[in-house]
Amino acid sequence: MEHGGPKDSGGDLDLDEWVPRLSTRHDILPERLLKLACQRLKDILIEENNVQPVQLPVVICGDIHGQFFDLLELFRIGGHIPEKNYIFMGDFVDRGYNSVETMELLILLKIRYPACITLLRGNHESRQITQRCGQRLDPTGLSWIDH
Ligand SMILES: [Mn+2]
Repeated sequence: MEHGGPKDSGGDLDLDEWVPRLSTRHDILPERLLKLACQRLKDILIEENNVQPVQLPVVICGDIHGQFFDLLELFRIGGHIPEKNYIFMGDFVDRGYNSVETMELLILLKIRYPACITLLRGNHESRQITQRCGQRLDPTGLSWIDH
């Protein structure tokens, strides 16, 4: 084995498999599937407006900062996507211990239910900040997500 990343058993990115798998078993995506997910996210975000319409009612959330288990608790209390709509105001990563899980779940939800979740970019969603703040706790980075 080259590195300790999650095993890639092949196949396409199955969102209806991975959303519950990440939420309940806390399995992270193999790198190949994460890249597929990021590409699909990029295709969605690039089409969104600077002023983005949002379905009401909506739950507005501040910085998650890698606190994946608090994010799961937030969905448990506030309701699950797509039954509820959410806006996340950025700062998904750094500080907490589970930036990868947090970012992956939000990406998967966005590409599965794009109209139900709005992801704004915080100042931590940049190469410079994640390298400075994230590397210490999260050696996998995610800095490549920036381009
Ligand atoms: Mn912050």
